[in-house]
Amino acid sequence: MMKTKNKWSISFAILLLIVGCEDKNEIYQNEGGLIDGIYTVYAGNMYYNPSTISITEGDSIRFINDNGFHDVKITSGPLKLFLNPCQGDCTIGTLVFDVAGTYNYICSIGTHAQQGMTGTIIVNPKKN
Ligand SMILES: [Cu+2]
Repeated sequence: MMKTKNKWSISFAILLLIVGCEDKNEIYQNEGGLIDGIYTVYAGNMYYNPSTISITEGDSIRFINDNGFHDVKITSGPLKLFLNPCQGDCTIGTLVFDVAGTYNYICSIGTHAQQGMTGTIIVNPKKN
């Protein structure tokens, strides 16, 4: 009885140690909304969320569509990038930002941009 209890205590301690290490790593990765090395911006009924995002040179942004028919078109910035639209619950696509600067983008479908579907991506230079 006592032996089994000790075994459980040791197992639990090891588990805590593993979970503790993973936790630290995860907190670091979640800084600034970064998960698995990719930021996520959601698109939907006349919004991008977050509409302004600050990232670092080399980071990626994945655009997830919640509903409707939307695209992503960079209208000003160091690179003119574009993602084709998709309909409904879908992934519009992922953009990689290798050049620092401020990028403004819109949804170019119909009058969506005029209705508020605009966003800004601030790409900060990598610190060495
Ligand atoms: Cu749209």
